[in-house]
Amino acid sequence: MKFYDELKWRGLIKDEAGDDLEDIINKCEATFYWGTDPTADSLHIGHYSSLVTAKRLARVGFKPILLVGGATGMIGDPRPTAEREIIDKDTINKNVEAIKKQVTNIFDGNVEVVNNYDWTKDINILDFLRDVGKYINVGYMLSKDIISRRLETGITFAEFTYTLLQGYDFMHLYEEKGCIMQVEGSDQWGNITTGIELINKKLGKKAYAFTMPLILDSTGKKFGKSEGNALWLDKNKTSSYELYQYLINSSDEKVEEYLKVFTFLSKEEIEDVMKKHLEKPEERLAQKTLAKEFITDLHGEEEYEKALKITNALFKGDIKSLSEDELKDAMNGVDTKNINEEMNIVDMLVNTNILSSKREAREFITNGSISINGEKINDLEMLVNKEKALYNKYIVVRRGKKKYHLVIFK
Ligand code: 383
Repeated sequence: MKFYDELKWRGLIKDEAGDDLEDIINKCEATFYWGTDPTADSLHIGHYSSLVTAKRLARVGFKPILLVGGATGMIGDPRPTAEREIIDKDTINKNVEAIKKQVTNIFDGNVEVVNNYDWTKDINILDFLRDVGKYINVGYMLSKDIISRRLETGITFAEFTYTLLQGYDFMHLYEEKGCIMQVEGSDQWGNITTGIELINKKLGKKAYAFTMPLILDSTGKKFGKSEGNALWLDKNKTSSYELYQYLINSSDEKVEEYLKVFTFLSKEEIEDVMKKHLEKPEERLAQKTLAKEFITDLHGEEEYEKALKITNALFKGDIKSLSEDELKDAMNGVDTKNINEEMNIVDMLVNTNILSSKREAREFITNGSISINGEKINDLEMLVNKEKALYNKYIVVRRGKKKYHLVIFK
């Protein structure tokens, strides 16, 4: 299958620019770029959906440039809803460094990372207006989707100008590095076309681009948010176990799409997985494959094994098999309470608000619904102390089948 057809099959192409884009894509040799603004010290899964496309291009022979927007991050790409808060310069610098490191790792070091601050910081406003501003019509800018949507709620001149900065980047990279194509999520279409327009008008040259559609979950929300919070690519912010839980819970209707977007499995491999999956959907082979491929690509095999081990241990109630680190990952986000002295199990359950009264606590214990560090408790007089805690510190309480609480000895 030709590469363009593969990208189409994976559902990775929404908007396209350049009449012979298909040929350029099939040749697999062009230099292209992908960009991100340093709004946080890590990228999240929303970024990864298009970053992984950039990686896919790199794997077949394209030359990738990853841009971190030290300059554009000072202004902020207009959102459809409202003006962004300005980020202070120290935070921007810190975030730029962290993201540079992160994207370099994701590409195993085989990538050029640039910062648009380097070529934007010294342009003076008169040159900018002559060299960039003169080529772009205000009517053209106003017709861009996000800008036109913001006119009613209000948009400052700074955010209005943002698209010119990104357009200038494309022209700069075109001239300096022979970068002829830009690849982004579809929200970037307006900014990409500004660059193409500039390259056309100012350099008299042709440039290419394509965007990827936004990836949604089965409830129609942006993919990559769990309980409203972003899933980060930094494993210290979102553990592999947490990522595993998110991926393994992908819906049956979405999982094939995710396999195509996020994994490097071939068409044949994905078709094979889906065929087996549909024979016994309850075994969740497609979701398991997704989680395995995704986490192994992003964090490596060891992290995947760890996520799997934690999942199995929690499933079987075999908490004691976990190392202290694994235990911390497993309990990240779980309701956590501290105690500082030895006490009876019933008191502990009430003092930590795990149960609301002694009567309720006794009832749960008698019914066999409470377990401590994986062991079912039936002794109402049991003492909870450091000796019973894992690593002298952690008491993992399970209430019923699924509800976990962590009690820590201080
Ligand atoms: C800045 C200067 C450039 C090229 C790109 C930029 C950043 C761009 C932007 N991108 C998003 C971001 O930073 O705001 N103006 O969060 C996201 N991207 C990528 C992708 C995506 C976009 O980083 O669609 C999702 O991840 O393009 O929303 O010269």
